[in-house]
Amino acid sequence: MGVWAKRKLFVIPAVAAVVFGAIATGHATAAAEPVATAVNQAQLDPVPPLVCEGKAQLSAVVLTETGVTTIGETGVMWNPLTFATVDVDGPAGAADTDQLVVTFTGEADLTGQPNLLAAAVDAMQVRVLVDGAVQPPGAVNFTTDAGQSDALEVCAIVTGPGPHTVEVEWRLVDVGANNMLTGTLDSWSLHVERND
Ligand SMILES: [Ca+2]
Ligand SMILES: [Ca+2]
Ligand SMILES: [Ca+2]
Repeated sequence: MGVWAKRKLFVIPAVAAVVFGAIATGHATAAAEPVATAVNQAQLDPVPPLVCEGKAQLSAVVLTETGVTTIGETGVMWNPLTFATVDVDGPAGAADTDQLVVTFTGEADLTGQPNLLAAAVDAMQVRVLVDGAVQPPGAVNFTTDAGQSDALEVCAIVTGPGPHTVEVEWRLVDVGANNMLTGTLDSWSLHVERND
């Protein structure tokens, strides 16, 4: 399987969807440098954990990409991760809901950064969208340095028949606009599980 694999399961219209930042899917044009505060693990006040509950599993799809994908700086623009798209159907009943659990993992590498350990640092960010809406927890700093495997999981409740689309986007953030960054992702997997 491979490329642009678009799978059909049964599931989802996105309900919820807290949008963190612009939902920009266009490709890179030179734009302003992303602001350093776009993602920072220490800047939000504590909030209760979100609950996203499902029942029996209805389907599961895992896309695995062993090749290397490279990204350069694209300003504030988010970019679709090539091939990282899965379509699933929704429940037949218009009022029925299903749960989508989405896990994205991959080996991430960021070069050109000074490798500082103190925040805020240059970073590769990743986020997951369902039907075009960014899902909590929103964007995360996926890596700030070289050669590690990282993960992001989101959960969405969807209603009505699909298809519903799960996508992964990424970008590089050059804090201080003082580096020339390049990022790569390889050996990644996108796992979409649909539960009743
Ligand atoms: Ca920088
Ligand atoms: Ca730069
Ligand atoms: Ca259901």
